[in-house]
Amino acid sequence: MSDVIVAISTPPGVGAIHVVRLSGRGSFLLAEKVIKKKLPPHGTMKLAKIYDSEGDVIDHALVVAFYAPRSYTGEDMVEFHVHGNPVIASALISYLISLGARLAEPGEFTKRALLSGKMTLSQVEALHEVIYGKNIESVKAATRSASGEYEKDIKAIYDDILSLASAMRADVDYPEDVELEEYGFDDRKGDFLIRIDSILERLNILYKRIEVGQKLARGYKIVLIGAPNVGKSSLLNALLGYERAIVSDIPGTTRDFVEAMHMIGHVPVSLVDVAGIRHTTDKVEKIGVDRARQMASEADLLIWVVDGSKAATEDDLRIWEEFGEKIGLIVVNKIDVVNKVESVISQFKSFGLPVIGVSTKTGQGIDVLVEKIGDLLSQSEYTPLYMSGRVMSHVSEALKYIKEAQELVETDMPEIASIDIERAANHVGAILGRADVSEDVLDKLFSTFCVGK
Ligand SMILES: Nc1nc2c(ncn2[C@@H]2O[C@H](COP(=O)(O)OP(=O)(O)OP(=O)(O)O)[C@@H](O)[C@H]2O)c(=O)[nH]1
Ligand SMILES: [Mg+2]
Repeated sequence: MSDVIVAISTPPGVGAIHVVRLSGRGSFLLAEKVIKKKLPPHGTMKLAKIYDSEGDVIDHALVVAFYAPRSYTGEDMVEFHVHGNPVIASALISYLISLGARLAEPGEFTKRALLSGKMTLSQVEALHEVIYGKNIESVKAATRSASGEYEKDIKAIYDDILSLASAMRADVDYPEDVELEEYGFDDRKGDFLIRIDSILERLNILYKRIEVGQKLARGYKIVLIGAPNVGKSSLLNALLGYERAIVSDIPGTTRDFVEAMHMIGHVPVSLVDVAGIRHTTDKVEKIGVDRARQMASEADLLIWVVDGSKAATEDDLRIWEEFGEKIGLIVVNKIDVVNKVESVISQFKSFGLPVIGVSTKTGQGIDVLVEKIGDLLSQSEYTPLYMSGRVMSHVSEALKYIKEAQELVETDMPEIASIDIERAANHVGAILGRADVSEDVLDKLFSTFCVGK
């Protein structure tokens, strides 16, 4: 693999500096031809003249060398921090190519890091989010994963699953060796179940952490439900700060759902306004109400909006009956036309959920609501960890098999349970890159990286 690759690692265009990267065995030789002197010691920078193929000085730049295996790719690497004129970087790259380097493919530096064992596939996937993540919380979660912080924990789970698998195999294959007579399966069963419990608990925590990480990357879905005309669309607009949804005094105005991305603090959210939920014979409105139900079922936070200017209606109560378990917050709207705001609010407090009074008309209470939503979203006790969908499905498969194994051990079927435990081990192993990853998966992943990374 070790031909020398070169690429510009900074975005194209004019800037203060450009970084040109070189990696592979022979990089140092080529770099020393370009600067016509020895490279500095590992990891230190040196100011050097940069020559082109005609022997002319094209720039004075900082040069840094990383000695294998202490580099990003695990190979000898050199970085040239040249002035940010694209013609300089391009002349330098042309010269390096004429000396024997070749232009790197997108993501090829990282691919080399993966192939040389400097990074695992999960770290590479997380790195993608570090570069492309759209908000700082998601980037923090991805940075945690890209640094491999989680690997120790996953490795420990993996080792425990493997040792449980081998203990169960021994039990199944050589029951006589485990002195079945004096020490029956019932005794070992207890031990197996304790070990399964501990694995399940740790896999569950891992799953929750990844779930929060994914939410941060993709956005939490917040759905505003309520009876017609209570002001859901007005609330969507008030939260967004612009007129996104149609508002009118005709109940049943919103038919199809209206979705908009927004930031609440550092957290990305997808705000969804839906049709008012009521019984209707109107064909189109009915479809809208069905969609509202679907959206409500997918919500990470379901907000129930009610009209504070009137007592809870029958439609309101039906909504509570249907969605009460899922609702996380009650918003009492139109408090600008309510005389005794406190008494209306305390009426809704009897539902046992936080209640915020607002007026989308005057803006009153909107900031309190935003703060409350932020609190509710950041309530997770799990430190977010960004991992790809691939990793998440491996964790979920592993969980499924371990749970199955738990039931099988409980019902005295260790033979089949041991097969499940081995399947779980394969899934956890795949997260650590201990299973074969196809070229297709790698090609697809690296094609989404930029050149020079
Ligand atoms: N006084 C007052 N009127 C409001 C407030 N919020 C909304 N309204 C009015 O209530 C009516 C309904 O508002 P919408 O936002 O369309 O209500 P909706 O819940 O989306 O209604 P549907 O789409 O029919 O389900 C409109 O006439 C709004 O101007 C408020 O805070 N105070
Ligand atoms: Mg509406």
